[in-house]
Amino acid sequence: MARANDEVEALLREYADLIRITGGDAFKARAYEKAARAIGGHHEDVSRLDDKELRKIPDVGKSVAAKVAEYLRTGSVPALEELRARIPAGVREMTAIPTLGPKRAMMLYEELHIASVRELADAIHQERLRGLPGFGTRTEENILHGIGLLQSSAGRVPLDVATEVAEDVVAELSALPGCERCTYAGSLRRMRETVGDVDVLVAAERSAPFMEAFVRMPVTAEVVVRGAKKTSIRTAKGLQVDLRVVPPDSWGAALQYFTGSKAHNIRVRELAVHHGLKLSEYGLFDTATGERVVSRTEEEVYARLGLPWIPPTLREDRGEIQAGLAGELPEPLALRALRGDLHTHTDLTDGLAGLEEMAAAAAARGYAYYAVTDHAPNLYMQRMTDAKILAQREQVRRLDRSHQGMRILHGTELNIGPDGDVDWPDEFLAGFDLCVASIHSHFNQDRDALTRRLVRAAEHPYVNIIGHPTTRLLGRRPGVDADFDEVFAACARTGTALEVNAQPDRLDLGDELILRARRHGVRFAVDSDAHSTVHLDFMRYGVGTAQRGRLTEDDVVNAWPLTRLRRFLRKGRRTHP
Ligand code: DGT
Ligand code: CA
Ligand code: CA
Ligand code: ZN
Repeated sequence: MARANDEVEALLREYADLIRITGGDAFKARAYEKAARAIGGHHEDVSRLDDKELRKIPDVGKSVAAKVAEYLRTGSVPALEELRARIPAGVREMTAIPTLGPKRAMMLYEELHIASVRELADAIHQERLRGLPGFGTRTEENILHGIGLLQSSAGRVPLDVATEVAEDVVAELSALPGCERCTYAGSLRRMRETVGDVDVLVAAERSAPFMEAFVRMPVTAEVVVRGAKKTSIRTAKGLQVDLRVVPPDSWGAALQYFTGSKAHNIRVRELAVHHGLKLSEYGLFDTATGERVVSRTEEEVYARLGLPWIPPTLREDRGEIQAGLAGELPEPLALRALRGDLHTHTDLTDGLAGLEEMAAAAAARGYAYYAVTDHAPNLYMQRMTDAKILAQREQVRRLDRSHQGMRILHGTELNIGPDGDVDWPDEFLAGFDLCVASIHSHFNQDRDALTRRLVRAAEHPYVNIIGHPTTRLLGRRPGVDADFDEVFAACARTGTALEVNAQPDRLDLGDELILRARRHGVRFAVDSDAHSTVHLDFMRYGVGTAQRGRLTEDDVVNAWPLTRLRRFLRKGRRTHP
């Protein structure tokens, strides 16, 4: 099942947003937001906790615990429903425009009675926002851009949300009698950064029992269409799931077909035609005789066309067919190939778990090494000090090797300032095993300034990894505008790795930029950026993204043995005498 914790987190976040939108107490909104984070990152399933146990979770006070308990018991929270009712749905949609924000959305509703995204776009074109305090032509352009972002992500869900739903469905259907094979296909199997709908495939002789079970599953909120071959449902959150039941002997052809992408399939079909064959979801057929040649496994289908099995993450018609024919398909990075995580946080800054707890969870994943990289002082709200980070270093050294021999590296996540400078002087930075450096503010600088800023960070002798390089938040914030080819060249020249941040709302770098960076000969670090023990599992999404960018073990520094990694981390550093 999708974790109750995630559901409660979303609920509390919405409550915090609504408090803000309605001009409520900012302190209260902040408290609900902190509680949301704490519950989302909590390791125990909250639906199994009673009121007293709930209150033991950090940042969860009496009134939050009461609301959570109420929600878990009854499925709704009256205080939240009341706020929901006060704001038209269209206005709430407006508050989601990344470049507008809740406050101004509410102001437009109150001043101009604009009550939907559509009306807002019209109002801008009719220049009705002119004259409102704080709304210039630049703001208008920004808002229109934000509307575009909102619409392009509309209806698509993050990879982790789709994965959880798909895994629930697959687990339930797999347990039914007569189920020979069951898995998910489509964009989710290809691990695209967002997913339009989930496509589940079952191989069985009879389809009816599966369709019957599917429409009765707890995730099913609404049945869209029901048929013998295909049934579609929607979850409570509006995610569509398509189930197709196919005869066991056409499993391979069906899986290949419904995995896509469409562009990849078109190429594969062209190749089939070239061989005098015809490919469909039922199999590969001889065009002349109509006889079925192969269909049981994907491997057989590809092999008959002279291809190796192509990993789903590569099926985007980006040259994978040509590479496969030439025997030059890369061996994609595997999750189990990663030997460590190089960007993680603890409760010393904005993480939820202590160092020891994080280290234990990392060691349980089988990592050989693990870096703790809490935020540096220039991110003021994190209140980092020299004394705190040095005390942490002692703790790191004490815990080193104490969890199944795992080495713990002491690092930090520096802030790349507006001019490309970072926290702390070189002498102090020399004490860290590694430094990640990321942009956390001033996202709107012009292209030249941002390019210079990132290049300077890469040239810094103590910066080893550029964290979440574009700073995008999927569906919420566009990446910064920089000449990334110049940045990538600087990283390659200086021995600075680029991060593939595995947080599902970041996936930054994304596949397209990874492909571009790779051409410059850059190295990469695939990191969870975990702020809690459960976030360590995000690594799978980073690996999927890395595969889509064609990264192999050799490209990724945290797939290397520690000695090789340490050599890389020395970069331009001169050890101080
Ligand atoms: P999504 O759902 O928008 O994230 O993307 P996909 O790739 O999962 O697309 P979807 O769900 O429409 O279809 C799943 C796969 O099934 C798709 O990648 C290729 C295959 N497929 C579905 N319908 C067609 C079709 O009409 N023609 C072709 N060639 N392939 C199709
Ligand atoms: Ca799909
Ligand atoms: Ca579909
Ligand atoms: Zn971080």
